[in-house]
Amino acid sequence: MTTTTTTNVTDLYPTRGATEVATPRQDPVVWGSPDTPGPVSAGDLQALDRDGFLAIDQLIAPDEVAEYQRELERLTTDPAIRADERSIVEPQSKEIRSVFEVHKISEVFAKLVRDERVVGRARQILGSDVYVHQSRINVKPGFGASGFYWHSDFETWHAEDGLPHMRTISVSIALTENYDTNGGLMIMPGSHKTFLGCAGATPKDNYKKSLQMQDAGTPSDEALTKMASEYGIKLFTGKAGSATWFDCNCMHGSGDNITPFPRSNVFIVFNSVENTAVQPFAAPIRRPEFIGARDFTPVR
Ligand SMILES: O=C(O)CCC(=O)C(=O)O
Ligand SMILES: [Fe+2]
Repeated sequence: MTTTTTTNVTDLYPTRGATEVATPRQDPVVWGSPDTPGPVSAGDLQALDRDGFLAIDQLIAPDEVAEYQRELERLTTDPAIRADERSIVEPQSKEIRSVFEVHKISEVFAKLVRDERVVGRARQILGSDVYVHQSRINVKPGFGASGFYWHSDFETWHAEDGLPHMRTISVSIALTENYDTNGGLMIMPGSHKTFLGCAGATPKDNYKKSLQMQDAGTPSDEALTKMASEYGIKLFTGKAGSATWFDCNCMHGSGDNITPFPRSNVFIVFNSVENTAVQPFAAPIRRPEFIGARDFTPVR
């Protein structure tokens, strides 16, 4: 494997070069010791290591979910939030698509991040204190919200935000029911064990376009066909309050939502404090802090 060096940090995962290149994963999936007690069972840690994800039927109880739903409604209807640069609108309908940094915009979501059921699992999996690299609500309103094309989050976080290692985990918590029809999350189980470096240089200010529709960092049809044939595709459904934990290098995406039923989930990305961001590995400039944090204060 060829490696290059950015600010004295070895690039373990080359990407955005002339060609697509697969690199075996160089990092553990579960960093915590299996004997360290925590909310995740040893069996679930093993499954996470194997599959790259962990689904939880009810992370948040129904009576608690109501509070988060009210806050979601408040955020997505507040004109000040809509005008904020942290809100991304759908290219067609101009409805709110995502709101970033919800844990800073909203005390209600800040509380969710600090909740031991949430941060406790992240600490246990990553084997250290953790901070929030990114948080967002993906609203996916009904009647035509667009999906998220296949990608590995880590590919972007490494290339554009400068995360050196795969020591990052996301949780997607359903705030509305995720049916098999309204654009739920899909993951290729086992895909997290290989890093797919994508072809093509990163344009300056790539993030502005990629938040509406990803282009740089997109796998080829050939690679996706091979991976989907090998790994299959799993769709995640569940009631409001259910959650999916997934490794940063899972190949994942979701379809459009043409049903009348919104699919609104909050995503929280925890990174280890021992894996803080350096300079981007494959982009001319780093993305704004509301997308890739530079404040590494641990969640307490
Ligand atoms: O909302 C979804 O279905 C997927 C979102 C996603 O992959 C992302 O925000 O990186
Ligand atoms: Fe993603």
